[in-house]
Amino acid sequence: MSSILKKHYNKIKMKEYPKVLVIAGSEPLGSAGIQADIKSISACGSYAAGAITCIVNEDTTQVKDVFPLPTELVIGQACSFLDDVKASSIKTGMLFTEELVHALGDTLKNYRGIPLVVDPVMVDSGGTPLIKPEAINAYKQHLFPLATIITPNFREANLLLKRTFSSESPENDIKELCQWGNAAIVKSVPHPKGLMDVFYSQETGMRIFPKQKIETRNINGSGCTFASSISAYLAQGLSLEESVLQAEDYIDGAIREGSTYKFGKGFGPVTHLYRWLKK
Ligand code: PXL
Repeated sequence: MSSILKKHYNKIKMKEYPKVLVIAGSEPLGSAGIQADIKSISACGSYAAGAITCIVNEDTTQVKDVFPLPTELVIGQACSFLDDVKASSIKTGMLFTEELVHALGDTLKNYRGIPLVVDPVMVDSGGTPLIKPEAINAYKQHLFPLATIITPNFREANLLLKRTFSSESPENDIKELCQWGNAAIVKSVPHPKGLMDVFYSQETGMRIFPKQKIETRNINGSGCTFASSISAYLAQGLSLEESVLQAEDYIDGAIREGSTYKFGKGFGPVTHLYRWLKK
């Protein structure tokens, strides 16, 4: 850098973006995965960076192929951002292999001060597996102990607990999902009047967010979008509770708006950028 430029930079106070590093899979429809993450984080006002873990080929009806990228490349991409630019928060999505879950845990141990949202992606909206079964335990061993919050959906919570998450008395189950020192939110738990999200953190205890069920198939990537929204607000310095509240409000609007669109023959997207649409 020239000395004139250096003097210029020294004189003015440069701003900092709230920056989220996403580590997740690529999904070609723009509904889920890193494409959804980037839109959600941008819509919620933070800067989105992305390290890609795998490339998924799918349409709105089925997952056709998953090609994982070399673990070394994924970790390399993440460290390039973390070491040079620095992240205000980190969000993980589809990691797919046990090897990557383990390696990422080993890496993120070195970045402990940064809020970490772990979305343990295991099944898609239609119930298709998006993880190698042996990676489930690796999450418990290597990533949950580093997480600020984990965001399993109902099916993923059942896989983690090895039983059905109780909608009648969820306190024991949600606490069990916080046993690694993390907070947790279990999304879309069915109960007689509709759906609810169940949140627990040491600071706030349990909170239930009841949801009116919106009749739509356009929920592909809603989990990615919600977890990313939490990470965007954490990057801005909001408390965990406030970040979750803001993300609940954001995803509700995104699903509502998304339900009014036609998109393929199967599961379509939520409208990530609904707050920016011209009415
Ligand atoms: O919504 C879960 C999900 C996450 N990540 C990727 C995906 C999907 C679902 O299709 O493709 C890359």
